[in-house]
Amino acid sequence: PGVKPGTAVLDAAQAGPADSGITVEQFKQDYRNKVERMYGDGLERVSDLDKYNALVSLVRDYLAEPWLNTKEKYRRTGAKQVYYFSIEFLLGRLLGSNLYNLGLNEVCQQALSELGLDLRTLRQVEEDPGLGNGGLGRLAACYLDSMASLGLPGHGMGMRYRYGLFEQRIVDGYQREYADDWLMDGFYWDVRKPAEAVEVRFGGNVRIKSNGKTQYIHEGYETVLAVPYDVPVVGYRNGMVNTLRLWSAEARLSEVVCAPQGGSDCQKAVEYSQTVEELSNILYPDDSTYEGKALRLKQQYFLVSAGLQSIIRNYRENNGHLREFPHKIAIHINDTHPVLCIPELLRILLDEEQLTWEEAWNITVQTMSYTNHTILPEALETWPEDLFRTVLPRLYLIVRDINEYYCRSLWEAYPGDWDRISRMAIISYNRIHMAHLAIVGCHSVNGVAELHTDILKNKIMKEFCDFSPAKFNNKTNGVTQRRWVSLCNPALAQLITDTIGPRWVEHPQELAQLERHSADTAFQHHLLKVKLQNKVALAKYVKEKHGITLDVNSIFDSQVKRIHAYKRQTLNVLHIMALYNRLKENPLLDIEPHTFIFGGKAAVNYHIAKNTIKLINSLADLVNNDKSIRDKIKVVFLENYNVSLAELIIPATDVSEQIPTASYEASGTGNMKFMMNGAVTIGTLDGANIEIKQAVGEDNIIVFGLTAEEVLAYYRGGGYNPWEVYQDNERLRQVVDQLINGFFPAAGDLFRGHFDSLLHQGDHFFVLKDFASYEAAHQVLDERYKDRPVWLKMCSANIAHSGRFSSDRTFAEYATDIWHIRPDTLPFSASEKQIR
Ligand code: GL2
Repeated sequence: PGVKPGTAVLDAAQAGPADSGITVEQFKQDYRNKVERMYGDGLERVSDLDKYNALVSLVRDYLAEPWLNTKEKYRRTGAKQVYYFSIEFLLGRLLGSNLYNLGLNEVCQQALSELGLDLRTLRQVEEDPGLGNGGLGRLAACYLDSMASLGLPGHGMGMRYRYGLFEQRIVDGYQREYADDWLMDGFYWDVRKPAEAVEVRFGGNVRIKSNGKTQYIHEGYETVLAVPYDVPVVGYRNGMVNTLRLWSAEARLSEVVCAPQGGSDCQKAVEYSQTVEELSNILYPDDSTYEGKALRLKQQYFLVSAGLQSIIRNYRENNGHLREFPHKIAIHINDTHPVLCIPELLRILLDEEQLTWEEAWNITVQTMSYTNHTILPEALETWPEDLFRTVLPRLYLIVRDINEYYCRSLWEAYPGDWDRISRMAIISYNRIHMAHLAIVGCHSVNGVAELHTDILKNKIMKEFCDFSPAKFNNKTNGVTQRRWVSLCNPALAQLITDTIGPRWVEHPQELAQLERHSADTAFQHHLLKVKLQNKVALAKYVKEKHGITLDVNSIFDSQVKRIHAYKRQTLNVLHIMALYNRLKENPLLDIEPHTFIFGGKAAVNYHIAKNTIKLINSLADLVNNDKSIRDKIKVVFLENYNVSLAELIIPATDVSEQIPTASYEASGTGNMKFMMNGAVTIGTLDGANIEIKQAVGEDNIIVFGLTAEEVLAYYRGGGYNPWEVYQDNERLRQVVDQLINGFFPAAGDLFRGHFDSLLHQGDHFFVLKDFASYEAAHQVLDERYKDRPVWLKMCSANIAHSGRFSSDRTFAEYATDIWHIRPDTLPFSASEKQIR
């Protein structure tokens, strides 16, 4: 406790194209003034938190002008704006990335150092914003960086959660969840905009008034005030600052009359405000109860309604005519959570703007696009019809109309095919299917990797694709090289820049030039040095935080991601157990020393995943304390995995574990970050792993296991028989038995759930089935590692071919194919790429 993941130092030589125009002297002066004005005290007497806050405030001053200019230019040029609606934005710390993108990093570092301060220490003060959960949220954050850096007029629309998902602590090997009070010391990057607050309405009923034209009057509703907080999103050295708008729920208590001396009315008012604020308290409220479900639905509507109202208000203020709306505005729906954008835009266009149904529908479909991020059935949201009707009575009527309109067109295409129509309907068996609503109400539906899109088109959404094939397309995910190389691995960034020049930061495809150097001894030597330096930094953190000593000369093998059965942390564990058994049998076994690193949160109610964490920690206890294996293997579970911790782990990793059951991981994005940092992937042919293999070639990645086609074929045939595999493989049998036979001394029956799911419940995720090929793949990996020049060539090839996994590439594709924003209509010319 108390130890936070640190941050890397950027090197001065990483200067990019445009300079900030601010000198070290001026920075020092501005910073001193800022501290004094904010705290009425001298720099020498304020705390680190104060110093951090003052620094953020100063950086905000510096970016105010480009922010304002960006908004003015958008207004002046009338450029088409994209709004990316997402329930999560996993931003990570912002001080480092904002300084870097503003081109102020070196100046700031130098200025602080002359003042006797260390930028790294101050960056470490920042809490990770608790605005997301996993890959989907981090992807949204990468996209914000790319949109601004590409000069695209694209903004985020999200929620300002009072508390993050949870803070994970490991107590006695178990995950314990603590409140993630990330806002406790304030969040200095956002600006509260109370004057731009809007009202969102829930409940009540709808009266239909008909005098020539039918009117829908929504009455008896409850109003919640949505207050926006704007976070600047700084583009990389291009003078662009876009906006991430985060919404917070508040009650309007000023209208409640209090009894004299307080009294019961005031009490009620305070209680009321608490129920209102609950709406933006946490991400993904527990939905196991009716109230919990209602809260989730309300939260989604809150985001959507507030966001759309503010977009339309802004559009109106700039004299936009609604007929032009789809040419000026694109709205992107990130997964199903913001799908209510569709009926809400219709509601505004019908009820408030008095458009006809046809006009409103056409505008809506042309404006909206949707990305699907998973085929897991539990993530394809549906709502009970009566709950939906109670919480959102007007939207319910609209969704019913869309459903009717859609089913009628299905009837024309498939007359008499009731079964198909009920499978494809938006409302069926008293449930509202959000993915169906998304497909119907958007002009574009995309998956996030080629395989995932194929599965959507040919399986999960096949009937929809047959009906409207032109909507479906693929956009393989990407990650920003600015955070995931330049910021988190400055030594590598420096080496790349020294080798091929600095253009790769903006043109990541130029990383391919590294290929020429991959067998070069001097380059390899440097690469090795960089990796070692990053391992030392991670080892230092692990020592301070967990008291475990890591061997920095061992292979760092990492699996860091949410804990989930399909991601198969258990397969990794079984393999480590087998390796440990081999070492016990033969202490002289010639293997490379290994450090197996795990990290990730398990959902609060996901019991078997929480037990997997205990399993990993039990294995760590056993292995790390067994002197007889002479430190040949170590296992560590790093607590509270988040963006900052990822920034420390990824650059230090040699082997990237990407081992889901094929067909389940829509894309994966961690795989891309590891690759960019020169780790070699051991993975299944799933999600973006397949495209990584295509990019690096099969010599530079180790693949194993069933293919998606094979997995799906097994499911069609009713599964497979894990007993046969278990009987046939002695080493596997031994480790499976060890789950329950006292091998983990204090565990008792704790891991029987794992044992049963593998042997008695059909091993749904093919852990046993893939075990032998996973073990063989690890052996290949070790062989390659032993031949250091071969290994380093593999690492270099991974970096060299990672350019296509930049979110800059992905976003250019979204812009061109989906939102129809052409780069030549972008609002900035090259000469304007200055912040001052
Ligand atoms: C996910 C997918 O599981 C993951 O494979 C994908 O890379 C990301 C981003 O597209 O989206 N879907 C999802 O709900 N989460 C993901 O990480 N949390």
